[in-house]
Amino acid sequence: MEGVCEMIFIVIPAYNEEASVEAVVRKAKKHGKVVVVDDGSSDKTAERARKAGARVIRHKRNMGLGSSLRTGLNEAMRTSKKDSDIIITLDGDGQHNPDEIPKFVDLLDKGYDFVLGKRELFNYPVRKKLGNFILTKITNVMTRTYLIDTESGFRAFRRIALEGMRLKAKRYEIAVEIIKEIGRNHIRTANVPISSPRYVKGVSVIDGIKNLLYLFKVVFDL
Ligand SMILES: Nc1nc2c(ncn2[C@@H]2O[C@H](COP(=O)(O)OP(=O)(O)O)[C@@H](O)[C@H]2O)c(=O)[nH]1
Ligand SMILES: [Mg+2]
Repeated sequence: MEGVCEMIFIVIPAYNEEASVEAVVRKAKKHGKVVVVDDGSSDKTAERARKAGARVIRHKRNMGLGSSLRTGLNEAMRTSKKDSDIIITLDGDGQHNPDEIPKFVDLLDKGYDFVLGKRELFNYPVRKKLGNFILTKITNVMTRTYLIDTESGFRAFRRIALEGMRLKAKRYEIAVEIIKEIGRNHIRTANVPISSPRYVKGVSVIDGIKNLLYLFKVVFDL
């Protein structure tokens, strides 16, 4: 089956990203239908995303990255019809380049059902590199997966990979929870290298530790 008429849904979580969201949506919409989840922003994120051509779902108040991704993924699953449909997640802060989506789609077409973007971290601070390495290793062992850069927010799912997924995380722990569910459901996975320009704000070492604690909690059902 050549993915001729598969639909691509692109879910973009955004919290106070008025400076970047418009450009991200304009690029993304060349590749599929775009849903922006505005996570209770106090700036013009929703307005700019809509103007650029996205469907916008708005949280009345800030509920966290995990809640935003769950809102967006549920909506994509509700609107998608076919098993061959594809659902992408990428950040609204301009960290990911939507023009790299075809690389993910190529791998899905080769038979993988979950593809994770692997950032090149050489220009990141040492503590981020080290934290990322350790977190990835521990996550792999605990979830029985072989994915690199488990914290990455650029992902592609075939519908089947999302169907059996039970997600509860409200904040950054969603990243490891997704990997855990991928492992639990024995989904076929691949990594794809993505460009990662400069290091932009974002998660801290503390968030990494929180992610690990969360992973222990869900894996051992504490
Ligand atoms: N920090 C943060 N980002 C959120 C939230 N809700 C949605 N997002 C969006 O989630 C994406 C990832 O957040 P970011 O802080 O860049 O995390 P990082 O790229 O993993 O370091 C961005 O597009 C944010 O706008 C939230 O409550 N907090
Ligand atoms: Mg980011």
